[in-house]
Amino acid sequence: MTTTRRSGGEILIDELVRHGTDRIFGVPGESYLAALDALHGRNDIAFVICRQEGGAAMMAEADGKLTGRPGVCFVTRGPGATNASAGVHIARQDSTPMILLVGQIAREARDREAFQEVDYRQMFGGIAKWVAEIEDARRIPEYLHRAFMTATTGRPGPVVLALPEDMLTDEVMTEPGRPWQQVRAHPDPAAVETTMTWLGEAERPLVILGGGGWDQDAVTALRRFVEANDLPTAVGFRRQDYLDNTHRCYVGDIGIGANPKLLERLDHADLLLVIGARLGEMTSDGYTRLGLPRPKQRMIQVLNGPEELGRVYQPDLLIQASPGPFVEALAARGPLASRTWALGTADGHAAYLENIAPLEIPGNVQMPAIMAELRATLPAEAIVTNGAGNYSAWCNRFYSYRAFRSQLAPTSGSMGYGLPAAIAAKLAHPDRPVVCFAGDGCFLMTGQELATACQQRLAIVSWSSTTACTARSACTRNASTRRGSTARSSPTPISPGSPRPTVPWGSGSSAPRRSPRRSHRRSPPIGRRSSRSSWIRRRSRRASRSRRSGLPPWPGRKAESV
Ligand SMILES: Cc1ncc(C[n+]2csc(CCOP(=O)(O)OP(=O)(O)O)c2C)c(N)n1
Ligand SMILES: [Mg+2]
Repeated sequence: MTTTRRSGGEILIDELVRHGTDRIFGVPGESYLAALDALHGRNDIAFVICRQEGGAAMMAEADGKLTGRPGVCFVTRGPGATNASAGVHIARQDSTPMILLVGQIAREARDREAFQEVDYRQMFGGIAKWVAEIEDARRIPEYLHRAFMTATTGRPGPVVLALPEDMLTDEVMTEPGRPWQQVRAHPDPAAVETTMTWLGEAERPLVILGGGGWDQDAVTALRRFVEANDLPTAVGFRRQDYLDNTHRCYVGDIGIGANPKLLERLDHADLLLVIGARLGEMTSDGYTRLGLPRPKQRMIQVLNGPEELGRVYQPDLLIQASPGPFVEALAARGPLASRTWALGTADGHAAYLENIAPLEIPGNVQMPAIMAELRATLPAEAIVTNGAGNYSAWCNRFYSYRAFRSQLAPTSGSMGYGLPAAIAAKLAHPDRPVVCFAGDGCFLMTGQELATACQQRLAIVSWSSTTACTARSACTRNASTRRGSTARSSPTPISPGSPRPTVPWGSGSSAPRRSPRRSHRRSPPIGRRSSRSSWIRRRSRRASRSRRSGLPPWPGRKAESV
């Protein structure tokens, strides 16, 4: 037993450091002052002060996605926790390891609906993997160890720990815990054997990747395996960085606006080897593409935790394994004797390339061409982030993700994710370029975190688009509108043979810059005379200011640099 007495706050921070946490994202609050005091003067752990808990939790989620270690977020009770729930939900749907620490009311005031009191077990019960409240400061090491193990094993996900403020100020003696361990589930060798046998029997196999729990070693082994066997490989919704999109085996992503040729391939496959993907609503075209519950095709589904095995689909073979050990076992088997599908794989990659070729859209801002320019100029390790909105179709469809974790995009479809994710990315990888895409709506959901980016002195490029109408019309043309307005099939080129449009901006481009001087509101408001004439005065003042300065008169039409 250690003889020094420490406060609950000090024990908590010591344990976080022991588990490898070097950065906490949060908004300070009086309910956890003892923990903030314990951070004071330490240089082995940083506290990134955010502006709103939703953004803080999204940063922690993105940090967890990037590092494979639980991202940690600290917020105050009640309003802080309710704001943070936005990030907890993303971690849930994206299977990301994350820990949310919540300052809680004092133990003696519980159940009176004290100031900002919330029962976190109830509130987060449906979206977190585990929710607990620490009653006794001596048990902090036990709870933290369990939190790290729960967040990372099986299907990764979020854990919420509530910390009563008087527990954090208690001074106690306790033993330190052990750091968490990465535990991976290894596949049954007989299941690996069956996988290889069924692949050998197949004529039109398709590999589908998705889910959480992947790391660099796993994607390297996966690449070796699909390369050796010329296997056509698709990815689930917003899991586009699991295989280099320029690789000859990459055939595209199955998500919103999937390439119809890829969907056709999916429909006609005679074996689906699904590694990690739950095949949720987005990756299954609203649960319509595969037979439910029994898939039409022969299917092998590999999932890293018992929670998901057989939950929705009843495939021919279910395997419980982490993606890494499973693909390593397959890669170790070497190439199959017969690979009759190899030519089809080349066709699949060609169809993918055809689908990302720039097409002309109405209006001056040619997003497909801009994305093509970005593909050509950004290095493979650049990190591209986005949230939700029609605008995200541009970077999801037309950008090529070439390196693992070069994409940070919520499979939960949460608006507001792009900017906080970009901040977390730049903090984790200061040497990698980070580009955030956001619609005007998306950007404003967490736009206050721009102040966090400035405070942390981060160089992030944020492209905020006000081209909703353009995006919607081009992306939803010919799209199935079976479920509301969400586009599920691919945008159709307006004039497929048209020449590549001029790129409005881009490094080293010799193309003339197009004038961005074009208002989205071209006619004065109808209504009272005075407001109409003042609108006209404002507009002409802005236009002449713009002529003098050379800057666009209307905010949001161009990339904004932070
Ligand atoms: C947090 C959250 N709130 C609401 C939605 C529903 N939603 C999806 S896209 C969207 C509008 C997005 O607007 P914007 O970012 O400007 O993109 P645009 O569609 O205009 O390109 C809304 C409200 C959501 N996905 N997430
Ligand atoms: Mg918009």
